[in-house]
Amino acid sequence: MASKTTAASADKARRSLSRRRLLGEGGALLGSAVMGSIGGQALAEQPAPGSENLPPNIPDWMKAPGADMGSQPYGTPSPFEKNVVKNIQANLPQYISASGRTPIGDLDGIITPNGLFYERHHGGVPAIDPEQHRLMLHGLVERPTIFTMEDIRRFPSQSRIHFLECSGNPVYTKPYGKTASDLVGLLSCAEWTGVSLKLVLEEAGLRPEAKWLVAEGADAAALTRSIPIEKCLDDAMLVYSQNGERLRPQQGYPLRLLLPGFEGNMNVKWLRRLKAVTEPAYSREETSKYTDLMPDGTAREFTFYMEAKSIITRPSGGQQLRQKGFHEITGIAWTGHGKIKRVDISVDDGKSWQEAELQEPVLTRALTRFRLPWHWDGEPAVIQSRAIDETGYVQPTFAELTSVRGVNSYYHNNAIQPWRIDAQGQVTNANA
Ligand SMILES: Nc1nc2c(c(=O)[nH]1)N[C@H]1C(S)=C(S)[C@@H](COP(=O)(O)O)O[C@H]1N2
Ligand SMILES: [Mo]
Repeated sequence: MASKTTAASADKARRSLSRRRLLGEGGALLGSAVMGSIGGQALAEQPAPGSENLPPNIPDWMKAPGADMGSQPYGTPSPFEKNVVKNIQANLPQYISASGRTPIGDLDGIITPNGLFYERHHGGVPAIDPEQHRLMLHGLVERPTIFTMEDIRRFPSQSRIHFLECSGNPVYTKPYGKTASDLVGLLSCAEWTGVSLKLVLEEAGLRPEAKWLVAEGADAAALTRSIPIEKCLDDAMLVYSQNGERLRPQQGYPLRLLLPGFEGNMNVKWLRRLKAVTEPAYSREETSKYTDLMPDGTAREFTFYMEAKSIITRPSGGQQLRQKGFHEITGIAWTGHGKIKRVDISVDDGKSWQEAELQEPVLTRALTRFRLPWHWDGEPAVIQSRAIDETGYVQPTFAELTSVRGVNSYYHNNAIQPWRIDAQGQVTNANA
């Protein structure tokens, strides 16, 4: 009880500290400093020629009723947002083994819209009729069972917000990406709805000798991964919905395994089979792939949890600061190990760091949005963010990471990402 009170008051103190800082440091942030540098047009000014839709005129779109409801039974973004799409790298063959990245530099908040959720496929996207889809649970269980989707949906459900990240995000070697999406766009976050895997395993009578579940997808790759039983009996889920609607085909419709915080590859899509066993399968995806070659020549296998990571999404590579003065620095942080505790931001090439404001709610194994008010003086600058999670783990610099990991690794790069801003306000990858 006493420790609870202490934690609560410490939390309150920290929050009021950051509030003070926002009001203090920004000073007149809410007054003339922001307005002064953001600009806006004084009311007295007349609209320029050719701007008939600007005040004080009545714009065209107020002069007649808008589009008919029935014209779009499933909503799509405004046509003016047509550039906010998945980042599909044209230089890669994008059929059998494909990936499309979330445009994280263009998004706000922590939830990825379903149409922009990243995709990574090893055998294309199968078209599965949910009526014909089955999940087979067998091996070390008392009651081996084949479930229909209707059976799965009859179990008590749960909804939780979690990120998903591919461990090939980003690679260690040049050429490095230009934008936040090029670098870390194999990352998304959604509210997932489904069934607790633990519940299903208990219902089937999981035997105590079972130490792993081997999960298999119903795609042409028959993607197969071995999941330690502890995770299966913790927060693993069989999910059928994503942000309120059924999973998109690209995300594993009609059923996927969700292992919150584990590397993306283990979250088997189009899930058709779970086998309870004593030893891992040592499948292709956990031997030849998704392992890291260490400097001493050994391979690091079974990296389950994604380590703490963060990236500034605005301003970020490919964007431009058009004016000096007030700019909000914002980005996302996440950790497979639980909650983000703190995010630090440096605007002076790593010489000093200040604590960013975290947007509530800060959720377990979910993206956390951070912000820092900043006054850009128009001089070249290098900005970067550093995440610290609730275990105390601190996101490393690229040099710190490679001093341990070497440069033969392909996966699990969670290094700090610095952005360079030049005198024209152009933002580029400071590592490139
Ligand atoms: N059956 C199956 N499951 C799969 C894959 C696949 O190709 N087939 N790709 C894996 C990889 S490498 C990742 S990163 C995530 C990608 O999930 P998403 O496409 O929903 O973003 O799914 C994993 N599960
Ligand atoms: Mo992946």
